[in-house]
Amino acid sequence: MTPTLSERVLAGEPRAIARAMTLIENERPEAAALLQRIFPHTGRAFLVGITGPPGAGKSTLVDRLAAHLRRAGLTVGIVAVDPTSPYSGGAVLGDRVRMQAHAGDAGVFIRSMATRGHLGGLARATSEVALVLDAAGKDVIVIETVGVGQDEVDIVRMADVSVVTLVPGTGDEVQAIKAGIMEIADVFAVNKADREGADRTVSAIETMLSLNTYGPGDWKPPVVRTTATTGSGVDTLWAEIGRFREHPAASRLARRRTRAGFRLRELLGHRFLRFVEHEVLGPAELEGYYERIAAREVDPYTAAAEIMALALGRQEKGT
Ligand SMILES: Nc1nc2c(ncn2[C@@H]2O[C@H](COP(=O)(O)OP(=O)(O)OP(=O)(O)O)[C@@H](O)[C@H]2O)c(=O)[nH]1
Ligand SMILES: [Mg+2]
Repeated sequence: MTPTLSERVLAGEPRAIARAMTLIENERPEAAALLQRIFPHTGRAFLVGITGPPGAGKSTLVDRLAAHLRRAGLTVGIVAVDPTSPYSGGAVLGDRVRMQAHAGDAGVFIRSMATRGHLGGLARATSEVALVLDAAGKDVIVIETVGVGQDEVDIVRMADVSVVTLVPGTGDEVQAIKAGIMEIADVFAVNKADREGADRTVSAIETMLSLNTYGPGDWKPPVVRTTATTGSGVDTLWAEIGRFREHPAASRLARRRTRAGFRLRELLGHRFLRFVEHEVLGPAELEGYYERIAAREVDPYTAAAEIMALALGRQEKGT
């Protein structure tokens, strides 16, 4: 008998992994069934989230980190959440080019994901793609996102460790604080440390951290200098990630519960909306609600209550 797609994913077959990811990205019904089958085999991988401003050197850093992990005998999955439109293809190609050092290495699987066009939300699609890599036996999964949108920040926040990458001298520190990515950092990487001003950036972060009070059992995010282009500091970065992994404050269980909660709520919300759109109201009826709300004929609260009542009635009649 030919093995099923889930069996091939569990065996770590690259073509099956890619196929499974495409099913997820396209929201195919088979994707849900596949995820159900592989889920019991997940939870082993260590998830590293890397975020930071555009062009901070995240992909270069991830590439170096992957090489470092491979030398340590670990297998790696990389998910690059691409900030640009899927139509330009620019950054997708860019990531491929930069990471092609791993081409032909079966121990590294790289996937670029477009940020647009995910019906069920980018965070959910990304977490499902990470599940596939986990099921396929990758030891470490690195997820790279640009720290610009809530979705991107959420993705990284839910990883087992969140690395925030900043660069010297562009006022990025301040921008990052605004974008709300400073508080999600478990480890800071000041990349492009070969450039002038790295020391100032490091002290700016340390000053900001010193405004918090850390108790004896708390984790204080370390600040690591890296030069991704040469690989300098990457070993220290991984060592600090490892230290975080062992730290009691970094409870993986707590992270996993947050992740599980996020997943379930996203899925429920998404399923309920689909149910409303497909089973309760037709597209024209839903559009009708939009029109009436816009025209102030009905308020959104009343509309939502009406739709909820319809959905509940529908549920009792059905099944
Ligand atoms: N001088 C210097 N340049 C670097 C360093 N790391 C990366 N770069 C360069 O910075 C540019 C952007 O690097 P990427 O790795 O694409 O940055 P990124 O953060 O992944 O970019 P986006 O995904 O587009 O946000 C490239 O030209 C890299 O060669 C570094 O440590 N020092
Ligand atoms: Mg990148």
